Amino acid sequence: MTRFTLAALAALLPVAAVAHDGVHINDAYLRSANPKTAAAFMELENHTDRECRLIGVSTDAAERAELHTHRDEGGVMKMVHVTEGFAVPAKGKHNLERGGDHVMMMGLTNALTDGQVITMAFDFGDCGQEQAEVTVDNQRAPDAAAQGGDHGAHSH
Ligand SMILES: [Cu+2]
Repeated sequence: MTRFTLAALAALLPVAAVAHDGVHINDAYLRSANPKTAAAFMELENHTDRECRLIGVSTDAAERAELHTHRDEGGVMKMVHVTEGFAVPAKGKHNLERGGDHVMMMGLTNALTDGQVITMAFDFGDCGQEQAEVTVDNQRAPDAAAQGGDHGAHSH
């Protein structure tokens, strides 16, 4: 579809174009250090005027996907399973990033290689469901803000 056609469609459907007001998933990417596991990072952007919470993720690309974070336990960074979900403040953002919160995929259906794109479904409870296409990008440099080291060093 050409750019012109898209623009024309948007002009015809202005309401549809701006009606989406749930939680946006921005700049999502995956890293996979081994054939069994991968970790997903992204920015969650809450367009609603109440707190939303990511409570679950599912994908056909793995047996299961869990919400994980890193916690400092006596000077050692440990990866822990977060059962209460990740809160995204009203009209605010929450980053999933290396050394911090992330989505862990375990039991990959197939080993993932750079450039591959998988679909992930995100459950925000009352705030609705979202889908995102997530690209495998093992070359991506960590964000300057993330200080906790590289997730790939972890073993599961
Ligand atoms: Cu993890």
